[in-house]
Formats: sequence, C-alpha cells, structure tokens
Amino acid sequence: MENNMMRERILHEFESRFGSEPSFYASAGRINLIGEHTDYNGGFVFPGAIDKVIMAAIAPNGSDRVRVVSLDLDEEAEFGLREEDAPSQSWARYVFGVCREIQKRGGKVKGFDAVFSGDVPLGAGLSSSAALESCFAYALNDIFNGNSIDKLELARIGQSTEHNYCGVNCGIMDQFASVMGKKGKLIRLDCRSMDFEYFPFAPEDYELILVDSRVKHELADSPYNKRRESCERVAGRLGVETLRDATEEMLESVRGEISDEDYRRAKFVIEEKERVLGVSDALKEGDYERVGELMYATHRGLSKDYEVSCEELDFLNDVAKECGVTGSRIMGGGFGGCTINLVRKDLRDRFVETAVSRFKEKYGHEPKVYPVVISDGARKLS
Ligand code: GAF
Repeated sequence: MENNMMRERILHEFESRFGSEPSFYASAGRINLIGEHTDYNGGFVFPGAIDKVIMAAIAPNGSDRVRVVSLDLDEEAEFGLREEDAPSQSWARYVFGVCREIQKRGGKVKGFDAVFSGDVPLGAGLSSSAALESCFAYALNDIFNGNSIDKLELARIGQSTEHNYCGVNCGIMDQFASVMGKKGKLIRLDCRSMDFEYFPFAPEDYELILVDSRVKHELADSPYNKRRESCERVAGRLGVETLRDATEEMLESVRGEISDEDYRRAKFVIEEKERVLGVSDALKEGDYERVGELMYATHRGLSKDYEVSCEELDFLNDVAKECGVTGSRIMGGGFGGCTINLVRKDLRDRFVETAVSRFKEKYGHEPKVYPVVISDGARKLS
C-alpha cells in the first residue's frame, strides 16, 4: 500500500473516532542477510529495515486510559496503564507491553488514543511485531519523554515486550533493525557488545528477492523458545555465558554428554557465527558469489541441524539452486515465512516465474514475491 494512502485511511479513522489532531509515526519490518538464531547466543546478525511499515496516528487524551484501533483487524482495545490492566487481544498486548516497559524504566506514559495500520505481511518472518513495538516505543518516547530514551533502549523495550507480554523469548535483532534501520544500508550487529556497523548495500548486478511460502509462522509458544533453551543448555554445559564463546572443538569435547539434538543446535550456531563474519569480508570485497555460498550453507544448517525449516521452504531453496540463484535461504525465526534470495538481475524474471509456477504446481497456491528495498527504521512523519 502506498504510504500516503495508508496515512489517509488512518487519519480518517482517527478523526472520526477521536476528533483530536494526531502526530504520525512509522517503523519498519526487517530482512536479515545472514546470522540467524545467533542474536540470543551473543553472536552476529546482518539485518536491515525494509520499505514495509507499521504506521500509527497518536495523540494524548488527557486521561489515564489508552484507546487503540487496529485498522487492518477492525478491532479496538482499551486499557489502563497498570500491570493488572493487560488487554486480552494479542495484538493489543504489544502496545500495552511497550507502555509498561517504558514505565518500568522510569519513563512516562499517560493516556493516549491511537489508530494504526501496516503493510508488513503478518507471519511472513518480516517481523511485523517488531515494527509495531518500535513504532509505539518511538512515538511514546517522543510524545511523553522528550526523546530522552536512547534508541538502543527503545529496541530493548520492544524485546522485553516480546518476553514479558507476548511469550516469545526472542533476541534483539528484529527490534534493533526496526529502530536503527537506514535507507540503503544493512547493519552488522554484534549482539554481545552491541557494537554495530552500517554496510551500504546496493550491488550493481544483484538484488534481494523475498519469496513468501505463505506458511504462517507464529513464534509465540513455538519451538523457537525450545531452540533457545537447547543453546543455553549447551552453553551451561561448556561453562560459557553464550555460544558466542564456544568453538567446534569445545562442542566436540562434550558431544557424548549432551543430546544429539542439543549438539546439532549448538553446531549450527557456532558455524553461523563464522558465516556472518565471512559475509562481512565478502561484502567488503564485493564478492557476492561468496555471500551466496554462505547463504546456502546457512539454509542447510537451519534445515538439517537447527530444524526450523519446512517442506515448502526447502522446496523454494531447491528451486532457487536449480535456477542458478546466487544465494538463497530461509529467513528469520523459521517454521514458515520467506526465503531470501540473492539473485543476479539478469536472472530475476526467470527465477521469479519459475519459483511461482513450480510452487503453485506443487502446493496449489502461489507464493508472494517481494523485492527488498532497504529503508529507514523508526521515525516521526512530518
Ligand atoms: C526471530 C526473533 F525475533 C529474532 O530475535 C531472531 O532470533 C530470529 O528469529 C532468528 O534469527 O525473528
């Protein structure tokens, strides 16, 4: 949806429901070039914000109540700002969680009215939830706190919202990318030190294409949390804080004492850490073929060792390989959603046509295809 159209619809709804004059904020979904399930292991990730956003109109209402409308779901929630006021709708818990996490950090939140909408596809692994959290965290920091909370803390507010109000024990990658994203730039983030570097990403001969299997991915109560538990168990066994500090040799030395499943989970994470560093070097040298090889290796690891793929995503990965696509892999938490594909521009149309027709032939519905446009993260709209 064009952002202007989205804004018009939101404004129309806001005016007819609340009658006051709102400010507008937006934050983005994200992609990740490489570095999957490494964030909660203290490793490296390589995300960027995209041109798909959650946008909200917000105005203080002088009360201690929050009234929020989700335009896309056509639902409204109203809640207070104490812990016992948590709303029951799962989408509203993201907004409530952000309010509470700001308050827990000593920040201010008073009553407000809000209407939001978005074009980040839900359950596609593009982190619509981080976009929603970041949008409200950024807005409430601006409206009630004079922007005194720094941006990294805004990302942490979103992450704590997931942990404490939404049941997902996620890492920091999605919220970080959503808050810190910059147009045309990917971010290599070290999730242990939180040091980060922006990498311009605009290769002349390649583009990034997402192919969405439309297998819905839902991280709450999913095996996502179990993956994290496996990693923490192995780190505990090795006596290190996170698997960031583990090596293949260390893992081999305890192989007989841990389950085969935990062994494979940890093996993936240790290998993935090296792949992200390999991609950073390859990007600096403009070696996109090497970037692609590492992406395929990540897919194999996510599918065979980390076991977060599914038949449809493995199929899309195979089709990409057969078409000669440079790099392809499942992206995000897994269990459905998209593959991310690094495709030579001259191959783009043939790949997209083949992927869509072969997928439809096998699964009876077309996958969705999105070109990736690396864009700005959380912001106030003028
Ligand atoms: C999800 C989580 F929210 C992230 O923190 C990250 O772990 C990702 O899965 C896997 O890399 O998007």
